[in-house]
Amino acid sequence: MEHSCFTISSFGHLILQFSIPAIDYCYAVIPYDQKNYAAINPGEFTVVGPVQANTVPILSNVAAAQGTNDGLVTITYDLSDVEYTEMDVWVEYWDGAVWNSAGTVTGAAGRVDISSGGIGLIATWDARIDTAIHVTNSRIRVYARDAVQPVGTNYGESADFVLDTLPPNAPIVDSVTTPTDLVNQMITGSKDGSKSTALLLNGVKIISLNTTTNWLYNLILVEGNNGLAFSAQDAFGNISEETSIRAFND
Ligand SMILES: [Ca+2]
Repeated sequence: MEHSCFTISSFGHLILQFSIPAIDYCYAVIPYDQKNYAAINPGEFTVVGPVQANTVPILSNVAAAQGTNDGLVTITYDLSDVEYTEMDVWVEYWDGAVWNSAGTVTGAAGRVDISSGGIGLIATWDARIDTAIHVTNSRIRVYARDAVQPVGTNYGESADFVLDTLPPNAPIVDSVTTPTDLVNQMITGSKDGSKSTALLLNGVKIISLNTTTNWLYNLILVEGNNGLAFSAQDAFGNISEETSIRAFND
């Protein structure tokens, strides 16, 4: 409770200025006559206000994009707040139907200090941990609230971006001749045509990204037993289950 004494030597306006933390306060000005210690009719005084309440932080310029090969979504945003510099930040993603919590976000997430300006903050979401989907209209929402005196949340939302954490189907490998005394063997098969995929043999890319379903490959066998594991990989680095065959060269 603050008490202040002022001497009023003449009639007129008296302006009281308070310096208080900018959080929600109820306040009242009750003037007293000090000689008689009697409250003066408060109705004779006008309280000008209200006190500026704590405001929710502002998020802007939210952008998100998934990188190739690692499934990581890079999120950039600006964050400002009138009163404080300590913010709690979290992220949600749109899966094409509903909003979901993005669980594994590093960088500018969790407790975020914006005392240096809060411009161009970068967070990284490891999307593959949370979901295996392929949508062309995913979006990111970055939420924030005051960490010290939370008074509500606010968010900023990105534009649509392609989110693809869905592995392609395992490739189909047509029959292989085994055993064989031929070192070279042309083998054929098919792969997931729902999106652009490359073909890997024992982890090595043998056919580059394309949307063609059928593939053929000139297999070179080593002498003896050949373990051949084929898999498909899409443009975002998602890798299918393996289709494994064996060929014996004698
Ligand atoms: Ca605030």
